[in-house]
Amino acid sequence: MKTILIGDIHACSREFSALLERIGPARSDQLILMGDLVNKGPDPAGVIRTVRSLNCLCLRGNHENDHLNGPAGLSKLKAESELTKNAMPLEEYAAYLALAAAMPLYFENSDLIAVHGALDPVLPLDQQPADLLTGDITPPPSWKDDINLGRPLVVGHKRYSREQAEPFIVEGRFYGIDTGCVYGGALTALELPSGELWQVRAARDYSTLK
Ligand SMILES: [Mn+2]
Repeated sequence: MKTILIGDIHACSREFSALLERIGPARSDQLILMGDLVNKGPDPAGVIRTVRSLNCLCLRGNHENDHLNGPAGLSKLKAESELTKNAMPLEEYAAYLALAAAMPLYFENSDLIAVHGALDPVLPLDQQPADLLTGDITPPPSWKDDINLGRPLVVGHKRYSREQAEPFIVEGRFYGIDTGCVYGGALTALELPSGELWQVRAARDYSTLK
């Protein structure tokens, strides 16, 4: 079975749809979104509509957590979460919250492990701190340097390459596929075990929109 993983979408619906069209995933492919579906970008409702039409799994990112923590009164929403909430039809936002609440913190199969943020290489997956997996806390930059979990680890959340649109890959071990679409980079998809990559360049740097 093929697994296709897509980096941080951040409400970039045009690039997301273009990437899906380019990949043309089969029903039998396992499609995984790396989390941070919304915030910062132009069209959160469009992204959520597309996600709801797909047979896919999405990992929970720190931006999902921000939306989930806000309504429960645990914390105030970040400014970008407020903007997203106000930009979405109520029903679509409620559907997003329901999706986010059901999102797993990690995914694994015999070919790979995937998390939105990071992990502690010495701990078993089911004993990882949740806020490390979601990217709510940041480990030291060296966390990934010698990582070798015996199968590829795929992460999103931040750019590890010098170049904005370039994934950071240590073949067979580490795949950082957040290539900053919302910052004018690209949206990246990775297929494992083949290692095939697809990219759609961002139409613009959306982070300057306010
Ligand atoms: Mn993130």
